[in-house]
Amino acid sequence: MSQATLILIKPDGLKKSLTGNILTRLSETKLEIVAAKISRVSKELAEEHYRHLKDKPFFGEIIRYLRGELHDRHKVMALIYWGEDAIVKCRKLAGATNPEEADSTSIRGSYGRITTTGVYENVIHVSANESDAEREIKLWFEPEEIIVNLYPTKDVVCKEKKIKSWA
Ligand code: IDP
Ligand code: MG
Repeated sequence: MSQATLILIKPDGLKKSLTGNILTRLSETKLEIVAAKISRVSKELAEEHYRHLKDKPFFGEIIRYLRGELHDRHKVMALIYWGEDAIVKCRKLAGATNPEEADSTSIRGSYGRITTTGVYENVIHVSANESDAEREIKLWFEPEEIIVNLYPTKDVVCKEKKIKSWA
């Protein structure tokens, strides 16, 4: 069954210049990339992304981590991978959440670490299941940024919306 998953190369992955390695590893899946961009991460976006963890003691630190405050890299690379069993294929390549427990050949096992304050710096985010993937993709991407129709859309006329155009 065709599925979509959100992938984020987190700020530690960018700082360690791992983008190429990670994309090469993910290409083993033979999935299709249907959207990609570099994004700034507002506090609101990070908190919404990790809202399932808001009661955890490490919540504040993972928000700072995703926003790049631990790595002086205030951006992430966001991608959507699409195809047969995309979630399970990408989660398997990513490895376990705790980089010390992740298979040593996985992306997190190869490049992740645990900081002295206990944050799992694990280089990459992959949606955990189909409903998380839909919620996260709609949070990070607008329909027009994705080259396939993943979810139903509606046409909205925005007359007063100010947008930037090339001068
Ligand atoms: P996942 O990224 O494998 O889906 P989640 O439970 O959704 O794992 O956690 C989101 C992120 O929060 C993880 O990727 C990791 O960076 C961090 N994290 C999760 N659990 C812990 C923990 O017990 N200690 C420190 N950081 C954690
Ligand atoms: Mg998760």
